[in-house]
Amino acid sequence: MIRALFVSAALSVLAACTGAGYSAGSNGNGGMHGGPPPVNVTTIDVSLTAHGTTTTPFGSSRGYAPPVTTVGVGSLIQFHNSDSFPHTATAIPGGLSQFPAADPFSNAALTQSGATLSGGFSSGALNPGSVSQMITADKAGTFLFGCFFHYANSGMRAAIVAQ
Ligand SMILES: [Cu+2]
Repeated sequence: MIRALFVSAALSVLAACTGAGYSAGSNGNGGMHGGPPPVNVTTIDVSLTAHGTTTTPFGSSRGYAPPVTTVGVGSLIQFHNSDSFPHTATAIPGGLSQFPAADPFSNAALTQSGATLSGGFSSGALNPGSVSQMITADKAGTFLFGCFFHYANSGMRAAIVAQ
């Protein structure tokens, strides 16, 4: 229930930003006439079925699109499972520059946690069609992540570059 409310609020923010872009000033607080600046939200698609193996500067990636997502510091990221079975998007600890060969996750990955890239995060087990919490790109850097269920056996992993 809490997550559903949170997603609903986030979508409202998205709708408000879109509205401001197409009809500046219609509510007296849109466009370039004041109010807080819009926050960009980047959605990373999660599907082992749809997104095959590809090479990145950090090693072989699979299961997320894009395989390397570049975002601005201060923007938001969320994960959407478009597959027909569960996945996670879980930060790989250790500040590594290459995907480790061995599964880096504990069972904690199955519980949703974290709201910033630098603090570590996990979407928890994302069922088909569901979206994760919003994660703030709070610091510049490279942040590797992967799926608890499919890391070692299927190479399900990808990267976010915040700059
Ligand atoms: Cu998976």
